[in-house]
Amino acid sequence: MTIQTMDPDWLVFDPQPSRPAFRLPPGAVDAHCHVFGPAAEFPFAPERKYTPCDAGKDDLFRLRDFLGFERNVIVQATCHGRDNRALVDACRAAGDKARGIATVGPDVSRDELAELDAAGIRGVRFNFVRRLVDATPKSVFLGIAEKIREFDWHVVVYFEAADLAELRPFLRGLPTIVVVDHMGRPDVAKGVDHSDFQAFLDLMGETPTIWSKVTCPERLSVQGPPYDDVVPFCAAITERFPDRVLWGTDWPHPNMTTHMPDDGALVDFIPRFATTPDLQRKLLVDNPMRLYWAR
Ligand code: 0GY
Repeated sequence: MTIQTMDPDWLVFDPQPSRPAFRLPPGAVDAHCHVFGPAAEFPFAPERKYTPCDAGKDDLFRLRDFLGFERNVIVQATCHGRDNRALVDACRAAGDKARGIATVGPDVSRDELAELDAAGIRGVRFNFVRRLVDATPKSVFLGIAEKIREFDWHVVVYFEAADLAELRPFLRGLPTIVVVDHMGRPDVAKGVDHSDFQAFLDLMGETPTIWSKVTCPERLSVQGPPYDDVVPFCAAITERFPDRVLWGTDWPHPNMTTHMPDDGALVDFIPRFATTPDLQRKLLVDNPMRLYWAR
């Protein structure tokens, strides 16, 4: 077996986050996190664009319990390509406490989808971020979206703000619910009133099937912790579309270059934009439960 060593400049997750001051509502879901390997058991994919540290299910479940979450939605990370074994293993081990988002190819069979569904997978991720994946034609993604419909799954999309205009018709045409990662990665230096972010709000306004993760202040912030510059973006989406937002830690925080966030501080970021118990319950409990635990 080839030993897969993490990239020399890789930033490892914080093994001792602070305990958040914000008390999560009962039943809260961390709806965006990943598992990496461990590589000795679940090797990373040959086509990956980065080699991370190991960050397996046991570390994830420990963080879940420490922060006060009840459940996780684990999203297939690009370093595992279309090999969903680490994801499926984590979902099975968590029992009803986890659901998953997989990555599949156009040749995926109905039996394979059914097996993933039985393990707790409830959707697929389409990635358009060029530093993470080689491009996939939209026709291929549309074919996959048609295949997953019968399982009542949804699509998670990851793209950069600059690509929104080009992707807009595709996103509107998808036949399932579409969850956009990290608010479509706005350039927060431009401010919430900039036409780029307003275009994203307009898209959500016009398309009731489009949801957003109001996540990753640590990734989007120009100022750095405590991420004041990201608060208005999360607040704008959460206040206008309170029934279509999700939140997650993004642990173990792949490809961070500036700093490694304290997961406890990330939890404390939530009430700064979801300012009422009602908004917090929708964001952290009602919405993810409706989307991922309806069955
Ligand atoms: C995230 C963000 C990133 C990476 C991935 O699957 C991945 O490799 O999602 C990123 O590098 O921006 O959501 O974890």
